[in-house]
Amino acid sequence: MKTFRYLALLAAASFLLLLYYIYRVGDRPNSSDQNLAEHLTDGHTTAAVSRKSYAHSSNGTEISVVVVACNERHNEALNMIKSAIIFNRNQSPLRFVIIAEEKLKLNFMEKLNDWQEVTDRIFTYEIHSLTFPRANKDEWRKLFKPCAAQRLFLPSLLQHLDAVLYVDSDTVFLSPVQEIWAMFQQFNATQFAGMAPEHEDMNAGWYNRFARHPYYGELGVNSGVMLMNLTRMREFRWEEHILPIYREYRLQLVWGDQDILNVLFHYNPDRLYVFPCDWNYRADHCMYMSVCDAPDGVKIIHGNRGYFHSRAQPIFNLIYSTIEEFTFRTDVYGNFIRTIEESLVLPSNSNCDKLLDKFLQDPRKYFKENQYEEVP
Ligand SMILES: [Mn+2]
Repeated sequence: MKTFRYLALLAAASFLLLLYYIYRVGDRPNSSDQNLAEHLTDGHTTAAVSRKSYAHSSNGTEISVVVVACNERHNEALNMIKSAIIFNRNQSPLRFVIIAEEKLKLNFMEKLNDWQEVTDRIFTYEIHSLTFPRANKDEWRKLFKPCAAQRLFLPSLLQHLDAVLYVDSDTVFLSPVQEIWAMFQQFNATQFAGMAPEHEDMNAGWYNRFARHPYYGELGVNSGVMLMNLTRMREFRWEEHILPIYREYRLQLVWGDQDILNVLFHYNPDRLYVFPCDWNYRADHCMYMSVCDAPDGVKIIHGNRGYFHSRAQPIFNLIYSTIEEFTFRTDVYGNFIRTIEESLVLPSNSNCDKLLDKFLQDPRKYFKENQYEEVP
């Protein structure tokens, strides 16, 4: 009898120990190192999803920002992410979806894990391998350069997401991502994508003067910033429209995937919501004369054709490098706005530089002197 009681006690103790263990393991914090190890063992599978969760009172639905990064584009992509975090002044929960070459993954993880620590986990991220649809996989691979084509396949790659904001790696936010995200609400029942016009002026437009294929509207659209309702795109069977367009027009395509998008929306104009140039502001908008009103200031800059890295329009390079040098949890007024004001050499020969006030309009409105952006 004594033995029985002893065994019962032992069983009860083991049970409690087991409960305790389950509780502890289930509740263990995800340290950076551990997270890194999880990412690393993931190897070649598509997703290496960060399991970190932010402990914030939620400010609305999570906003997903997608970027594709190959080779030297990796630093640009990180800078884009950094700008989105800096100007996320209303603390919307952000999810960055990065599609990258294998060799770049570790670097992304290290940087983003660091940033999560210093921004109180206001964002999550996931890193995917470059992936093509299984059907016609070989044909896709042969037809396009992998990185250029990737964004055309987001509807099938990102099955777990309803909608995303795709941005080129050569973009920089000067406003909260939430503002452009809110435009999804303005889509009508048929629209599934949002883009800005390629140009504003018939005399300087590219498509209306040079294109040898159909394109959207009078001046075409630019694909550097694109709202995508992936659910609706899947319903439309998006990818089944892409290959025939490529086959028919491939000898006429100059700007790759952007031309394909232009052909597609030429034939399906009711699917596209066109937003103003403020949200995809390029040097084309200011280098000869100012052709983009941006009444509330420039919201997203697109440094296409290398403008972030050249001195041709100094303000593009200056904004890019100021964000690069910015330290999280420091004063946006002092370390971004004032740095730019003081570094820009005026008067300048660059027409874009003359629009300094347009570029700083949105940040100036919300980040005042001595107002530290402390994350609670
Ligand atoms: Mn671009």
